[in-house]
Amino acid sequence: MKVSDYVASVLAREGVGHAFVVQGGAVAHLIDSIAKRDDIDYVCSGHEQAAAIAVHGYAAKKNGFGCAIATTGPGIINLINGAACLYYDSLPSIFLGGQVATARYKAHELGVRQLGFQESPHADMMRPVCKYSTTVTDKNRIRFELEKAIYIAKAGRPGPVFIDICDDVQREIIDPDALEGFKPEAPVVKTAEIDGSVQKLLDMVQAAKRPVFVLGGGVRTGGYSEAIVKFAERLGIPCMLTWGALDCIPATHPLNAGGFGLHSGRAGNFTIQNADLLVGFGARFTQHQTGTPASQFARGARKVVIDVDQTELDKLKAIGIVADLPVCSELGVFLTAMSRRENDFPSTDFSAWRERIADWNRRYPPGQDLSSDKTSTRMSPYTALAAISDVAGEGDYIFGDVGATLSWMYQTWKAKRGQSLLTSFNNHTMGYALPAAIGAALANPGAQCWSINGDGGFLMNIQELGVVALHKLPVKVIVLNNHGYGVIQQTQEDYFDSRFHASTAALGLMDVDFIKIAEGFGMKTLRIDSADRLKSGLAQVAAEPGPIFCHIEIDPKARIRPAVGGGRPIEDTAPLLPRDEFRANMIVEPVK
Ligand SMILES: Cc1ncc(C[n+]2csc(CCOP(=O)(O)OP(=O)(O)O)c2C)c(N)n1
Ligand SMILES: [Mg+2]
Repeated sequence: MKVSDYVASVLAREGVGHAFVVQGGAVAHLIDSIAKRDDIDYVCSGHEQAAAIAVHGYAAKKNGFGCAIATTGPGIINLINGAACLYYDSLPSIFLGGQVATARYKAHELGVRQLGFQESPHADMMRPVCKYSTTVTDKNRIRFELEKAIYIAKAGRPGPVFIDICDDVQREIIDPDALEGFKPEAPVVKTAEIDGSVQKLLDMVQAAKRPVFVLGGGVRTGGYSEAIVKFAERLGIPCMLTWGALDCIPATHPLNAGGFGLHSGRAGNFTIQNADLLVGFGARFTQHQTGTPASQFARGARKVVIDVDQTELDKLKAIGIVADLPVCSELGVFLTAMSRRENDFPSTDFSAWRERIADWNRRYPPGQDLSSDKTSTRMSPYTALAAISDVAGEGDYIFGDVGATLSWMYQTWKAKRGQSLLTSFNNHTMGYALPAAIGAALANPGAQCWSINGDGGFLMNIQELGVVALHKLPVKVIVLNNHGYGVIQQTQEDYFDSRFHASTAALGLMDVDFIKIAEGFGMKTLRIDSADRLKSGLAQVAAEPGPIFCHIEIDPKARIRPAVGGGRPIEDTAPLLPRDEFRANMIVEPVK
């Protein structure tokens, strides 16, 4: 069997239904081998970066395991940004590269910059953003390396892996059954230790008055939200969601206490900052969530943090967060241990705390402090996004891009049952939302996918409109156009005396006709220029079974509000409340 045929067979065995590819001299064998099979297809992306990001969207499906393939040199170098998205968001996937033939793969040996045409040290370049990265120069190593890489991608905290295969190795003949395979060591489960931690957690819950659960991206990746919500319901504990888990509990669920952090509403920030017990599941408490300094985050709460990655637990101390009970465990193992103790759950009454949270949510709905000029006739992005959230259906996949548009979206969105809400949470790369929606559309045939973009980010992978049109994918591509980088302008207002360099059309940015471009790619288009067209226009977008591009004009002066200003703890979001009102909302002592 040809090595490339074997590689294609392994991908198919792993359930990779589509490989996102850009063709090239060093991957022609791999792509040809994929083409021969019925159980895996290739999809031609317009850019390797988009191919890699499509894999992020592919992995949004439960147990989704995607693949992108790129050729030697520039092809693989273009993958790096997308690989970083998967690495920082802990999504399992495999990237394959074609390296120059072994006879010319010598730069590292000879100490020159390059020997083979387009030779680059791909595995070294990919290694910092992959869990495993290697080059196969010997046909007899292919089985071992593939099995090892796939195991590593999925084990523990998941992530992407990269295998570079020399061009000549791809066309050699092997007998896979005769080759050495990879045998992982059985994981050690410390049952007694985990049981002890569960007991301590239950004692802390019993002693608490204002507990919250915090669900992070690890909960969504592992598919553990149902189990955690069941425990929350038994215990009566409100659940807070990081952006990575915002779709884990429907917005209407009585225990959904919303999000928190720099760009979340006031209600969630009052909740977490006044909690006296915080239990984090698969959440790593990023700077966007904790604010700066992190030592002021949830400062009145005892903290239990369950994470599969010990380095994340160790990190907490370094950033000033004291975890009273750090637990290094797979979430599934911990939750199983919790379920063994379900009959011993304490029955503390937290109804007064839940009522207080409901009151905050009634008084401080997100978006109420819109900074758009109240006299402006231009459309507020909050109005536009609330309308999009209204029409998006249960089970839809929704991808947000970057910038203010992303914050507005996460502030406004009301997740419905079965919806997936995703972005490149931690790499936050411009041009994410379109290729990711393509990945999701292919991984989930029949699902409606939404790609929600600002004008700036969208330009970075606009060529993928051609992929949507070519495959007639059910992707609804939306651009909220404020003719510039709104989020950067907000910073420039705060720190640069409103000098909008490189963030507006007046100072260097291009301002293009998106409708014409979308039409050029063969998309059906729709333009919404005023709020009175919003409802009917979006109803048309929602009802469209195939691809559609929708351009929405929004107020260029709209800003993210509320938002935490520099140097303030997250409960004190701008625009600042009158001090009396602020203090009346604080149970924990305010920071001086
Ligand atoms: C690849 C990349 N380059 C630069 C940035 C920095 N950046 C973050 S948001 C943003 C502007 C986004 O503008 P737009 O998509 O129009 O969103 P808006 O803030 O206007 O809603 C920039 C330049 C980034 N996140 N990613
Ligand atoms: Mg913009």
